[in-house]
Amino acid sequence: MQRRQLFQNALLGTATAVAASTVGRAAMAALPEPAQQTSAGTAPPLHPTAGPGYDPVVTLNGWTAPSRMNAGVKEFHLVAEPVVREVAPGFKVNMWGYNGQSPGPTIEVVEGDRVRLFVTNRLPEHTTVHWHGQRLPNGMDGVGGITQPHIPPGKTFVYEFTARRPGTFMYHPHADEMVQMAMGMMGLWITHPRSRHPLIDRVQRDFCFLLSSFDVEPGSATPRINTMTDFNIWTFNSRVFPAIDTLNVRRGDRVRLRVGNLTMTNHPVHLHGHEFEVTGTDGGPVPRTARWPEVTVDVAVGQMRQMEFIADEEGDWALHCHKSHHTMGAMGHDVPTMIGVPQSDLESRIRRLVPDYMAMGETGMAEMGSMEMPLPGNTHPMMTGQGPFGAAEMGGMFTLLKVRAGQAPGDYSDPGWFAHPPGAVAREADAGTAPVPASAPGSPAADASPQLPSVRKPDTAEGHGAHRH
Ligand SMILES: [Cu+2]
Repeated sequence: MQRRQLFQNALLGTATAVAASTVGRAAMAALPEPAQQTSAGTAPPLHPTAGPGYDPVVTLNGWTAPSRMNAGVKEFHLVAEPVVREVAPGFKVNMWGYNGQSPGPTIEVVEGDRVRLFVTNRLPEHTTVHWHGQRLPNGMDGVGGITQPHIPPGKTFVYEFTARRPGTFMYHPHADEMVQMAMGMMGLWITHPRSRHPLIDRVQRDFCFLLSSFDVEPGSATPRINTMTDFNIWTFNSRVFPAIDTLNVRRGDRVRLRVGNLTMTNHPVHLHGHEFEVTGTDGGPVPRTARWPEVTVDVAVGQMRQMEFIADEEGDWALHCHKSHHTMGAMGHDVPTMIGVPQSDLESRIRRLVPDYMAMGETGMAEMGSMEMPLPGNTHPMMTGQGPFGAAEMGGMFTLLKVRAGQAPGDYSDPGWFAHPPGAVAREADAGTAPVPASAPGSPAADASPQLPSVRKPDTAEGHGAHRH
């Protein structure tokens, strides 16, 4: 810790001197102060104070970088550096990120803006920043060794280009990529349309987050950087359920979700209770005639998907990756299947050797959601989170869309758990009224069940249109 502090202080002390040699004299006249974020909470949207207006995004468990105008150019200052990210309360991971967090701050600009981005490298190795999806001069594309020299530790480079098309983009290094992305270096970039765009609707709520994954051995705090596919921490913006903030909206709001994938596998992102359309990708807005309703969209590696819907159903609706091992924490991996294997005798025998041993999984793994299992320090449980009806049995890429009619104007704070109308929650069936389970027609059981409802076969004589009345 002390060594790292010394190293960082040394870099801080020399940053100005070395930066002057790599950044143009005019641009260096006053480098914008790099903003720092210490919180892993969701910062309120950053409304524009000058230039054309826009509806800012909400970065889930993240924030938007402040900018400043300098002679008509919008300036940002990113600092690539080691950070400690609180992935969940009690679970902190040593990552690399930007300006104090992983992911880095969201960059929000307006179509046509001239943008200047200073990038200071406080990592122990070189880096670059690639502006994924942007139209820009080739030399600003950030591919280390190909379009630019790498940014050495301690140096500040400057990128400058015009944000030519509106849309949802991201940024990440194109230098020692496997390591730097495995350590959490990434961020979002939103370019808002300058004026009304025929394919971009105004929305009341505009959420964005990146899908990222890490391989953190239970009990440790630094991701393994040589992992290729077998990651065990699956996150929205470097957070896991139940530490991912909920998406709070008012009933009737038009809602946009912008999701980018910088993991090493695809994620089918699924929303409960509503149908959405994919209205855009990192390639731009989707023509209206090419949109169709979905409740799940697969976000492949290196893709962005922009989903939109009217939040017209009240409730607490799950929003999650549909790969079930991506809604679990680290302990879910490499557990043997024990369903149907009686373990009571085994448990007592193993406990003579391993006192803490717990037999698990004889009837499934749901017990993991509520049991008090001893975990190594700094480890997120495999399945956790409490809902109003019990254990949620989740742990990774999972959060809730909270739709409320009564949300006060301007208030998008967490409304708490949904108060269901009386009689509108699934419950144990009343044995007196429950029908006997149906058996296949013609079986002896079916013949012996007088209370079975009769099945009306479709009337094949009637035309298709007759059924519509
Ligand atoms: Cu997934």
